[in-house]
Amino acid sequence: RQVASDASFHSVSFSNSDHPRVLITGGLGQLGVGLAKLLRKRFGKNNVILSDIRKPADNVFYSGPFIYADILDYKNLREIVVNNRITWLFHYSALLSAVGEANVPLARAVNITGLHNVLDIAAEHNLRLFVPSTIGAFGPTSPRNPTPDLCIQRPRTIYGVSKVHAELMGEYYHYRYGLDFRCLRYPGIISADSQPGGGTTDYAVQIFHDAIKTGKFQCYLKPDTRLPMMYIDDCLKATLEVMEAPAEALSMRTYNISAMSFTPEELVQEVQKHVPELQLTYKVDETRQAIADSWPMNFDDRNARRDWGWKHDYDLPELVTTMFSFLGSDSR
Ligand code: AKB
Repeated sequence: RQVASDASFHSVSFSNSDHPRVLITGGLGQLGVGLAKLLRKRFGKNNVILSDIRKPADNVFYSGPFIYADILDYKNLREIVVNNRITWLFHYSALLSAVGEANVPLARAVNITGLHNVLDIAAEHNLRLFVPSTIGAFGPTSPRNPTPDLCIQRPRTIYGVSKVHAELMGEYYHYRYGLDFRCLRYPGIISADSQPGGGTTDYAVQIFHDAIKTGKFQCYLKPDTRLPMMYIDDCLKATLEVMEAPAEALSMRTYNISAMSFTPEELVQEVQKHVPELQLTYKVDETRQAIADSWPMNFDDRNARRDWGWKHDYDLPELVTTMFSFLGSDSR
């Protein structure tokens, strides 16, 4: 690429490639660090900036660029985008379903006002913008088995309402201003080296840690509560794929993605193949049970499979084996 000679003092930033310059907001949640690792492999370490308002652990700090970014501070965010010549933004800051119900004003600020800042900055600076949505964007009046991309969306959580808002606003900015908005509706995501925070599907991560540490697990959902779930590697792969898909391949801007769907009972059965002595009790948390009962049981992701070739790698047995090999159940 041609480098203007009067810009030679910028030689570090005018690097030689056409790789995107990436910013990840809310980067210290369940998904950001894994996404940064994947993107850095693809685009180079220094082209991917992880950001959050929290202090990163040493290993995260030293594995690539990290910056303080508060999505509620418009000027701070704009400065980061401008100074770092950001071209792609992954907007992961959000309060999840259960924690959102516990603090609605904060969820509204982060999930809605924060999104408005991100949308305006993305539109103003011509960014490609990824915003994750969720099975939580559906509600009790949506078809639950299966749930298609386009159907009634009347969620009853502030998290769900804010995610439907994000889908609609992103698509509106796309059609109105040409913003390159891309959005996937994630199932519950299961990961070994990062923890979810305050979701309804978190039990499906916690069970692995408890099985290894104590051999006991108390589940806050009823044994037959079926929800769509996905291993983190599949989720991150889908995210990169939809961002790299040529615009003409995308017949929509918000897609369901799916891999598997299980109940606590079915997960326990699979976990007990690895930890047969696991003892299980159920103590239902009414808030999270009501949320789960209003969410999809199975996700229809045929549009993603058709348009940009989405294909999951992990089913339930594969997921459980992978989690235990990561968490080192054999070394107990
Ligand atoms: C939650 O449980 O709130 C999240 C989600 C499914 O969006 N994991």
